[in-house]
Amino acid sequence: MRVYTGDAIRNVAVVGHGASGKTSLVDALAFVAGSSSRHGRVEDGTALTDYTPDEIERQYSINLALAHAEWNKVKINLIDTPGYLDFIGDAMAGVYAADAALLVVSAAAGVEVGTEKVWEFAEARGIPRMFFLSLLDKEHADFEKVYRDIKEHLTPKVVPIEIPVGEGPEFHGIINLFSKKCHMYKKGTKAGEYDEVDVPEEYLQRFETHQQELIETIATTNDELLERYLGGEEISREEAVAAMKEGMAAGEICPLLCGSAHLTYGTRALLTKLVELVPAPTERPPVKAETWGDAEGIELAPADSSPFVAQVFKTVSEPHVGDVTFFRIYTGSVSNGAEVYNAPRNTAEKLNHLSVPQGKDRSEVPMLHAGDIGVVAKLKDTHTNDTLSTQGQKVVLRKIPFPEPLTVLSVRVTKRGEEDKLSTGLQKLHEEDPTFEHTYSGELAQTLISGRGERHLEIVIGRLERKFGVHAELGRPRVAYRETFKGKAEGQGRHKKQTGGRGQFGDCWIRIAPQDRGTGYEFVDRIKGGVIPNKYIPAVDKGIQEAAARGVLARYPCVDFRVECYDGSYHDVDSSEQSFKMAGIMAFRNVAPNAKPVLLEPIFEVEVWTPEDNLGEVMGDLSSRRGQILGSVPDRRLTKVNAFVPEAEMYRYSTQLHSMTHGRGTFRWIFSTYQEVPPDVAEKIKEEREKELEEEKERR
Ligand SMILES: Nc1nc2c(ncn2[C@@H]2O[C@H](COP(=O)(O)OP(=O)(O)OP(=O)(O)O)[C@@H](O)[C@H]2O)c(=O)[nH]1
Ligand SMILES: [Mg+2]
Repeated sequence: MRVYTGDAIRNVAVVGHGASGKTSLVDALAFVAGSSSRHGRVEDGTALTDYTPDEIERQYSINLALAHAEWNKVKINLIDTPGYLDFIGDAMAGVYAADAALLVVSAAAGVEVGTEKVWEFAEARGIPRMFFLSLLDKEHADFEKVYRDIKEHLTPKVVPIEIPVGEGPEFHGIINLFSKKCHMYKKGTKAGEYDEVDVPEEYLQRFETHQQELIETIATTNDELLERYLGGEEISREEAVAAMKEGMAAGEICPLLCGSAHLTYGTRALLTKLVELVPAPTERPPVKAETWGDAEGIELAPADSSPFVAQVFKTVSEPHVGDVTFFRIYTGSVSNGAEVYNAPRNTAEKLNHLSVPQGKDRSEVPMLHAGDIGVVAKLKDTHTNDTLSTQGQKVVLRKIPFPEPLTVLSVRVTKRGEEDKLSTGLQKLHEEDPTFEHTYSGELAQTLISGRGERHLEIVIGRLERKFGVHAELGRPRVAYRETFKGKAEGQGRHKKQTGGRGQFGDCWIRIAPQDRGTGYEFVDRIKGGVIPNKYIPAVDKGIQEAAARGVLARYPCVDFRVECYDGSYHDVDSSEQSFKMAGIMAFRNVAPNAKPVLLEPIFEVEVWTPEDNLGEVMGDLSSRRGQILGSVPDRRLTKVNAFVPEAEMYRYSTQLHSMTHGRGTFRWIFSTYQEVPPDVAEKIKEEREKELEEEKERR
């Protein structure tokens, strides 16, 4: 495999809504460039970058994957990313590792929710953006309509640099607005070959309109060109391209190209434009980092002569290989077998078999230059989002801000004896995919896993079985209910036992009173005259706490109450800490049922973004989940609804929201407070809790 210097590299994240044709496009580009020997297809499971068993089976991308295409002596690293929102973390990682984003938009479907999301990522990351209008050969493809859609809904800065000849089944050519030439494709074209002809007569008017728009857009981003243009001077192709590249780098222009990956039409022009318009890594502004230890800010400009700094943006674990690590070099070059350093983990790592990926294949390279993307296997302790640097210059880069998990489910093994393997497997999967998290909740006696959506978690369960041989199933997470008191009560706890020899004696009187939500538990010692000796009072407190942890109504811990211990008695010989603890337990058990105990449930503050059209349904659904709606306000293209909703009612909300809003809605939720459960619901909770405790007993 050849080695490319920074100026001969382009890193492009191919992003867009699900099924917009990204994977097919990446495959076509690598094939047309001659860097891949077969034109693969997603449907046949042969596309370069959809190679995992999950992806082949489902026919959509789940993981980001890389392919490269060499064009005009430049290596274009194409980062194919998944479009489904459940896997959006990988789209974000792809955007982070790239120097430009190619937003693929279906010519039939237009701007979709996934397009909006990746647009936001790329804009926030500040990388140049270009559009590719895909699937132009598909029924109902409409170039002008989708162009307007992008302009209205994403950015006014979009401008076509080519226009199609024919659309849908009639699509057979592309007019280049820079060269003023038309590429006509023959049926059966294998690798984007074309005949170059003049712009067809019937297209002249459309061509002129678009060409003028293009030149004016370019000229307005460059004062000198604008003057010359207004003075009636001709602007050369080279000048126009150079100005466009500058305009893109400044975020002022987003060129629009078009074609069909299946037919390979438009792929050659796209390759040429990627080389011409995407900045080389060496042309990108320096990235900000911190030196490890003293957190001093530094800037890293890409140069082979600088010490090596790279960021891991993806880890996958492959059967028989182990962890495979994808990294983007920000500065410095690196040789095969070099030793690098992971400062935060204090680990030296050897880059053995340094390689570049082409889909699932990896080709070893002797070295990689600053700006390139590489892959290595079997690092000891390096994970996604880690920075690799050198012992001499320990550096950490800003982390990729992966989106937080939204959906929580419980998971349990279906085969006895696999419990240990479950937690190791989950840990490995988290290291691969930071948008997936897991914890064991001792209180709920459940392992909880969280991710972007249920589809995401289902894939995780599939991987658990395939990679780690763990058979598991998803379920409803339990809710951490609490109990508290609404009234006051008082009474005695007296523990007396006489069983030959030394007996046990403890006696206390307590008062229980409610406290404000969130204040917890308070114990007040009101004993006067030593009726309970000082040394035994903490034991009473301890007994009460022990009993309160086991609850009154449904064995959930009691919170937010105060206990005053105001009277009692003791015995010189028989009293002990243990007997006063027992007295505390008994006092709580006697008194608590009279203090109007109630169940509390966790309430979450939920923010939902929905298209205006679905607002009624979304609000209705929140109400049916016992939600308390606070209001709704327009928020950019969507409407934001704020509500308080009990956690217990949020089960599978992501799926419901997805279907109500056709994938356009998103939400966020954070714990807010505990609130009293309405009586009818409380009855059901108690019944279920009984069953649950019964089952637990049986299992033991
Ligand atoms: N007609 C036509 N269909 C295409 C073309 N490119 C892709 N498709 C089909 O569109 C569907 C989606 O293509 P993919 O390449 O998997 O799309 P993607 O954007 O990678 O999808 P995700 O990975 O789910 O985000 C597949 O059925 C492809 O065969 C094209 O140029 N023309
Ligand atoms: Mg794909």
